[in-house]
Amino acid sequence: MARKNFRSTAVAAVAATALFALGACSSGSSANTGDGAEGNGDDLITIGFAQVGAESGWRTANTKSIQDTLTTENGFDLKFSDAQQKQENQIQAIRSYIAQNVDVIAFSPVVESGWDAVLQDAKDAGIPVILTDRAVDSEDDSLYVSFIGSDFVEEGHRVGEWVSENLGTESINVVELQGTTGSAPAIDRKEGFEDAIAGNSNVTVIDSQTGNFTRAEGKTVMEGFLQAHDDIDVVFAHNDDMGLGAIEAIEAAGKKPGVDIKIVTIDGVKDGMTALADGKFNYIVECNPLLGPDLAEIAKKVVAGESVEKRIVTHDDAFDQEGAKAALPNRQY
Ligand code: GZL
Ligand code: ZN
Repeated sequence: MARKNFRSTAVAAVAATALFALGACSSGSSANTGDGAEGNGDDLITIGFAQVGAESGWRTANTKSIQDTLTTENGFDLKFSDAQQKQENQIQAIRSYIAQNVDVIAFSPVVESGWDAVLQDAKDAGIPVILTDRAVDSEDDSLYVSFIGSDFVEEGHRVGEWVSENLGTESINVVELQGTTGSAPAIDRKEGFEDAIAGNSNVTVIDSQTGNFTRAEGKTVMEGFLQAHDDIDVVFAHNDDMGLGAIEAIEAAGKKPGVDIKIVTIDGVKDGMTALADGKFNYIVECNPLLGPDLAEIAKKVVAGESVEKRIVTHDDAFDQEGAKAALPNRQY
């Protein structure tokens, strides 16, 4: 899935933003005070956020960042929904925000496809939409004003490079615990990992299956891998939580995670960094969930009719076992 270069559509984004801003003012209640906030007396920006669910430690940290930042003190009236990882629930939540005529809608699309109709409805209603965390595969990128989140292809690529350089000096068999089927992180992390190991014939992915980003499903899939293969050297889990489930399955099989079977993951949440510091994981590429501040800044700019960057890439660090021991005391999530 080629990612469009958003730079080339910056002009369109500015025009779209200006249209949205005008739309928001005209279609919102006539009491709009012109400074972009609903004139509902307390001058708050009403924002509807449709969250994926509460499937992982990463999601919990992401939700906390959004709820801690989009407060009334910070100028927001936040309406928040949890879709339990179901697209139809997210679409329903977005439709309810449109019906409530909020000033801005933001969401993290649980999967890449199937959003054009509801995003067109938001555009027709003059309500700007901001994507956080995950992307949509809509051809028409005027359907959202900005996308804030990590580069998942790069994350997968960094894990693959580390595996190739540090473990791929001899022939190794890798099993892959994929994220939610059809989600941008699952598609892109797989692509980046495969790209990075492509040049090293020592590294072979012998099995790959979705664990849906949850610890429980990661454990179940890993149990299946252990029954199907007696020569697994490395687990590549698309997130810490599935890696933590794999630890349970590996230990139940009488093997030492991080030693007999190496584990490399993406996220960098506290439980994952603790497993890494304890030697049960071997490498983590971070995926920063603290998107609240960027979302607040972009939402205020959009409502005020200012132009915003079409794509904001969140910075991610990476940690080995020594790095995790040093970083753990100061981790925010
Ligand atoms: C990545 C995010 C993914 C995390 C998982 O930005 O969408 O979803 O990697 C989470 O932990 O469930
Ligand atoms: Zn590459």
